[in-house]
Amino acid sequence: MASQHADTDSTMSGEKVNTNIITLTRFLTEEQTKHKEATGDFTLLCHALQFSFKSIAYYIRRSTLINLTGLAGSANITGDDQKKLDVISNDLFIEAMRSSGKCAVLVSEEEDNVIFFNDGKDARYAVACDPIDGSSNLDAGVSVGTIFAIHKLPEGSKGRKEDILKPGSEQIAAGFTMYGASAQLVITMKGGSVNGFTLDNGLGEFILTHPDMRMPRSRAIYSVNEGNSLYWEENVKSYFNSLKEPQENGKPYSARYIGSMVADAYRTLLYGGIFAYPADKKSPKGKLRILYECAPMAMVFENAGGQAVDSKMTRMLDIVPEDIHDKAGIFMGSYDEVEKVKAFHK
Ligand code: AHM
Ligand code: MG
Repeated sequence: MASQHADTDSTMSGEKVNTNIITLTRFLTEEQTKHKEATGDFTLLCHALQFSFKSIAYYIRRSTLINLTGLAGSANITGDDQKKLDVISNDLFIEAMRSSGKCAVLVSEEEDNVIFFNDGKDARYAVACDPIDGSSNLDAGVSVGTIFAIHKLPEGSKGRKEDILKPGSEQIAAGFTMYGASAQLVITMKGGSVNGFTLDNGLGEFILTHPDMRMPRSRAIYSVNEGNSLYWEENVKSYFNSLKEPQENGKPYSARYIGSMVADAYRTLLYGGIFAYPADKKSPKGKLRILYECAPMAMVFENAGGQAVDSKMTRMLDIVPEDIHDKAGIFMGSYDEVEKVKAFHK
């Protein structure tokens, strides 16, 4: 008993309370001051984004308690059955973007067509999002996430579909929030570093916990839905088979597949390795969507020192989608791991 008290006391007296907390709001404000030409519009758009992430996190946490599990009874454009939370999260996201007054064009996985907001005269941004990625995992309480990409409208444009049908290299910012044991928000700006924030539920704020994220150069972990291997092209089969052979250290790679891209990507970002959803004979264009799944993730991975390519080994950020829901095969991960994939495609 005495020793227990001693432990508690030492923890309490030894624990330093951080009073210099960098919230996402502070981070964005400090970033804004670095850009003399900044109007504050981008910062306001990001405030609206972070509010939608907090609300989605809140509803996901409570879903089992308030009857939000299960199907909504509809399907989206890609043919996926929509879950109740897909629909609610999509509505939350759309409302956050509309009310920000800064978003002119919005593409969502859950919407067949582009949404145009004409009421904001300061609206100079186009946003693409997957409100809940990995929603097949929702009812099991497995991590899911929201993915987002932000483009700036060209001078003079009031918002057209072409303003978002751009290569990922033109995204001005991109990232995702993973709703897991805690909500983790990862954001990067064009040519900038990658920063990770953790939602403190007590404060209701995203706190900078992972500044300047750099991914390991290599790591023997692969993440792919191997159930599709029958349909893979020969070079994809040979590549994954090679990972099961003993490597230089005598051990094969480890397999880790959650089935939520955001969660698999977040782990890959932190631990290193490779995540893939290759195009195959069944889905020649791949499964994952370019605008709001592949391109934003590719920018995060590149800015953290990794790489992302499609099934033809073209840099993901160079791909221009022809339609808002266009798909691509994807291989993304640690720099050297993606080099290995490329070697099997020469
Ligand atoms: P979703 O946006 O409809 O949830 O689909 C995307 C998800 C990704 O999160 C994940 O990587 C992939 O689909 C899993 O697909 P599969 O079940 O075919 O392995
Ligand atoms: Mg989705």
